[in-house]
Amino acid sequence: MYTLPKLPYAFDALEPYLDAATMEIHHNKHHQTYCDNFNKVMVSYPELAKKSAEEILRELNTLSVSDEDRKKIRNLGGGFVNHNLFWKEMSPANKKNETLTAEIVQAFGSVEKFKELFTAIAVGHFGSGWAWLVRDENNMLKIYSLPNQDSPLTLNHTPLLTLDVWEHAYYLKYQNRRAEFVEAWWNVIKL
Ligand code: MN3
Repeated sequence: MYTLPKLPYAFDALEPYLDAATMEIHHNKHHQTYCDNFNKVMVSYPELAKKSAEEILRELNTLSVSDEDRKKIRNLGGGFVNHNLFWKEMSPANKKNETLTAEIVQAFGSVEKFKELFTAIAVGHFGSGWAWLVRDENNMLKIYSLPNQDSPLTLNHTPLLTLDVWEHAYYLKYQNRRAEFVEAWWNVIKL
């Protein structure tokens, strides 16, 4: 079955931008719960469960499952996969990705302009969801937000960078100030 990867750094490694208490609850409670509940759905589909969670989300619309379970897989499998990328991209061990940076400059004019556009999408997203930088089916970089735990994989896009704007991602430290959280988050992303 699917297992929650250990956070690849200490809970306080992203201080002061992302506080240790939020990181611990977010990883050990929220993310763990997505993983556990995703497994509970997939237990009914042992053949499907041989695939990676990413593959399942890519094939979401054509999976032979009930509509009710498709919705659960979208929410729970999405929650499982989205957070995996989120923890990885913020690792203090990451090096600047020169290739991606060059591509961002080509697509958006400059890294600063890209950050401005991405920030506006993240701050402006209504309700719970995620802001995304993706490579679309034509190999073009795109920025958008998706509601809830929807994954770009289901749109046949490749996720490159993402930001969780659910309140659980920032409420303890930033309360209702999402814009401050987004601003702080850029400090843990190497571009
Ligand atoms: Mn979250």
